[in-house]
Amino acid sequence: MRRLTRLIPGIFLAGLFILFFHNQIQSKGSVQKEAQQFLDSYTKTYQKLYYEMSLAEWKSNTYIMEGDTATPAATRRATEALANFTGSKENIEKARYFLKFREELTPLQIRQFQRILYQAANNPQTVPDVVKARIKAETEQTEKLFGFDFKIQGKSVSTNDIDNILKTETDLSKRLEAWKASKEVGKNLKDGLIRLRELRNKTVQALGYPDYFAYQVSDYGMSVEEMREMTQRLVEEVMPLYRELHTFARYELAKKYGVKEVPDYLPAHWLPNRWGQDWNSMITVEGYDIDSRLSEKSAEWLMKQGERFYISLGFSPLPESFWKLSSLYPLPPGTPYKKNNHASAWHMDLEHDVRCLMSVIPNAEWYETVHHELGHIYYYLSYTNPEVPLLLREGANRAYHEAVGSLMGLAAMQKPFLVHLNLLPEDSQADEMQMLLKEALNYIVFIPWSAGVMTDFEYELYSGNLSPEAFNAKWWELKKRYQGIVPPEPRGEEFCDAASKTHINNDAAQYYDYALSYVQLFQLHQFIATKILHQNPRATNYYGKKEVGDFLKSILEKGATEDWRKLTREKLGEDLSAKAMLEYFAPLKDYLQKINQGRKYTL
Ligand code: X8Z
Ligand code: ZN
Repeated sequence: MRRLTRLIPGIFLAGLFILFFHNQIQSKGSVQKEAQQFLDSYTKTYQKLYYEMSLAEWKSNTYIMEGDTATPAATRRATEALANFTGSKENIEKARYFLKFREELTPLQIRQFQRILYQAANNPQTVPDVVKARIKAETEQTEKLFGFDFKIQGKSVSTNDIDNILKTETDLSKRLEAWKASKEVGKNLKDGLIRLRELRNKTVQALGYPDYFAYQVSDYGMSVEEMREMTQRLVEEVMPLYRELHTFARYELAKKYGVKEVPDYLPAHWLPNRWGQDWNSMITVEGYDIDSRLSEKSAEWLMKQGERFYISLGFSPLPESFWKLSSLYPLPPGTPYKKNNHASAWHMDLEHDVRCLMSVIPNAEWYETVHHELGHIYYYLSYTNPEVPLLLREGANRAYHEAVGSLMGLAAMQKPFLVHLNLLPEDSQADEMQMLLKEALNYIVFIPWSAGVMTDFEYELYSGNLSPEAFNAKWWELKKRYQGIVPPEPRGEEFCDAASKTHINNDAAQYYDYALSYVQLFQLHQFIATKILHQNPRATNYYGKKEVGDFLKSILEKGATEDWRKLTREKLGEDLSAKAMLEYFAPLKDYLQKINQGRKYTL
């Protein structure tokens, strides 16, 4: 009896339990199914509208013709259509609704809904007029930036021409002329930037972000404070070496330009780059004059060589459409329209239509940029696979996307690789310390610029609501503080020198991506050199090494399906850190200290 009486409720309870569980599974299954139906249909529309927007944007960036109103209008329409969709109330509500059942969704579904909400915050249709106005202001700003006619002594010049002068000219008055010409564009962009700041902040505020800077940072799953702490630490970590480089550059350049009194801070027009972000071409290393070797090649050769390098690692040749539809070289002189002169890589349809927009000429800077851009392209192609839902076809984070090609750019400049390509003779006696110095003038110099000047300026702009009366003052205050660079002559608020930098206008509040990407690329490079190739990180040759390709692919083909911190730990066995970068350049400090002995340090 007892047994029976005990058994009956037992059976009864077990039955209830099974029923409950069955329902649970069924409901779990049905939430998942419903969610998937929504995601599939969202994805289909998203891809169509995204492709239409890309095609219109592509036209807007490759055909900038004064007086043409049709192209910008078409771009506005396509961008608005995408914005209306991604920011629609219905899509926001649905994504929020499904995320309430988080435990019942797959991790990939959760990530996709999070992406939907992230995209929505940029275009919330709760504030349709603000979004519309922002899109208009953005299209106009790009047009002004890349439609600008740079002039020296009344004669039109390209940005490649200006860069050549800054790399080679030793007459300071000619340098000044070129530098000033390069900054003229900023004046025309100031009003647009003020307006864009307001509109960008307002759009994301509608979905609860404090400001546009915070919105962009949140893409890393970080708060503004965490990001700023990271960028500040990075600046501090490189500062001892940067100080040596700064001192070295002041004295060397003074000598080069025949200036007797060495200035405390570097006048901006002394540096071989419009923004002072990369100084490597200020020195030529004997037996390592890549610039002159590359200038004997054609721009097409640079492109093909970039592709060959990736193929040698086991990546596929670029699709035919890439070669057909990309815009790779400067427009021929006399072309009545202009194009965006800054390098970029496009994933047009989030499938196989990938393109580059560049103005490649045969020199070392473009050689590196070719590798950088192809890194983006191979990232796109690698995560375009059935395992990665279209909405997650992005880098593990934005910095990862920037790191891959820059890593290849670094590898493509190392001596054993260049010897292999016959760009350097087998017996090249190039001094190793000099080569390391040249690299530091690129990679180390970049950090105070990216993690310091650019990041702080945009933080002040978006989070700090920087007064338009202080744009230029703030810019030069940061340039001096972080880079030890000063303007050649007073630059009042009629100028807007920050706006001469592409990203300030059309890649807003994201420049720390590049700072982090440099850190990451040295971690990746150290891992590849020591763990895969068993080579000296300062003298590697990746060429033909399929194991390197496999390692990279294992990161790239995941897209944004995994948390970037987890991926970093998994692939590199460590967290994001500047350690590898500092180790790489460690031997340089003693060397520079010797050279700089008796010189005045000002940073
Ligand atoms: O903007 C770029 C790339 C665009 S995908 C060419 N870079 C930064 C810059 O030019 O300021 C690459 C490194 C830094
Ligand atoms: Zn890039």
